[in-house]
Amino acid sequence: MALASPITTHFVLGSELIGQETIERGHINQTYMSVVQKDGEIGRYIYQHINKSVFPDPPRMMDNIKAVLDHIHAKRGTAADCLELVANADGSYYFKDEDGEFWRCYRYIEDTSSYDIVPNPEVAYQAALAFGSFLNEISDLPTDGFHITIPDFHNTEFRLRQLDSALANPVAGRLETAAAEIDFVNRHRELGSRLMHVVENYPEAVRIVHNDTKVNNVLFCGDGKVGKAVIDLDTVMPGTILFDIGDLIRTACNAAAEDETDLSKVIFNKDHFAAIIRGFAESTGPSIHPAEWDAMPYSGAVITMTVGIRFLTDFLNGDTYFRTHRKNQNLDRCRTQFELVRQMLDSADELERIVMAERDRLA
Ligand code: ADP
Ligand code: GN1
Ligand code: MG
Repeated sequence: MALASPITTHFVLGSELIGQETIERGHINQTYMSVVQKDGEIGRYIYQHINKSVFPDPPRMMDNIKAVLDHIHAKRGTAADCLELVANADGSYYFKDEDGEFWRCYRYIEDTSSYDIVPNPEVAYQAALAFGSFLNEISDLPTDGFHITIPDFHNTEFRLRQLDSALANPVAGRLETAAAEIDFVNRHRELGSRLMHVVENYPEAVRIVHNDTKVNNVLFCGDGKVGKAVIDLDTVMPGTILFDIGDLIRTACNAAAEDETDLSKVIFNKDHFAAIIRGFAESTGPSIHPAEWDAMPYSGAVITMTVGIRFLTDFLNGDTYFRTHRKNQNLDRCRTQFELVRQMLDSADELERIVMAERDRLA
């Protein structure tokens, strides 16, 4: 794969590359931070090589991102503390290199920090406020102008069908290694319809959502106390807010890393769950549909289950979707997800009480 360096000059015209580092984060795209000099001034930029096997139509994906960013910048009257795309020389927001690979460029947002593991409820609350405020800012965007970049992205029943295809034709030896996880899925297949039923039966609840609200997709201010910018907009598409609440619960309530191999460290933190519900309720409360409140207690379990199914499917398929750095990493990721689901389901009554108390507080 080409390095970002020859790409730099296509976006920041007349610049000279003076430094570059690879950012080892994210399972899909490849990200670089470049330092360039132009007219005596130093600037930092983010360059991303877009994964075409995951996003087959990068120009359409960039249309979605541009629509969201233009909307937010216009409302705020500034692009400060927000993602900001840099245009290519021809005015488009992607560059196609001689190998047919797609690249894009953002201004680097300075003085930030982020969390892979959330240390306390206050950080979970601030992350929920950041995503909730982002959703509020784009709540008036018409959904029909958006491209569906990855169809059925959070459709758990579709993900179960993909798993079934992988089960029918697995990489040799992997079915046996994953026997316990396959059994776990088979015992919880009924979770599959719990969020999609909102999308299918309450079209008025459907709006543009982020769809990848991993906690490290909020850049916090340098001191790590408050959210500064929501990033990683590749999957902005129509959906229910429950997808975003659920994915933040998945990542911000886990005491361990997503690929932790010692499952005794994977502890679902209910105080973080309560903080996330409070953060979304305070920022987006009035726009939450009654059917979304009803399904909210399960949103974390369903999204975590869905992502776990995707990791398991990829493991059985031979690790072709999520980037891996070591053997069995996708299976390890699947195992942490299913351990979290198990704990969430064990606490289902308590999670429901937390959600209902928040709903009553707002009423
Ligand atoms: P992925 O889709 O692979 O997760 P992201 O868009 O989330 O990629 O970017 C990967 C990492 O790069 C982020 O976690 C963040 O640390 C950093 N990053 C991305 N965009 C910016 C930006 N505009 N300013 C500063 N850091 C950024
Ligand atoms: C991927 O790109 P990244 O790492 O933020 C994936 C998400 C998964 C996540 C699991 C486009 O997100 O759906 O929840 O990994 N993104 C895509 O960590 O598939
Ligand atoms: Mg990311």
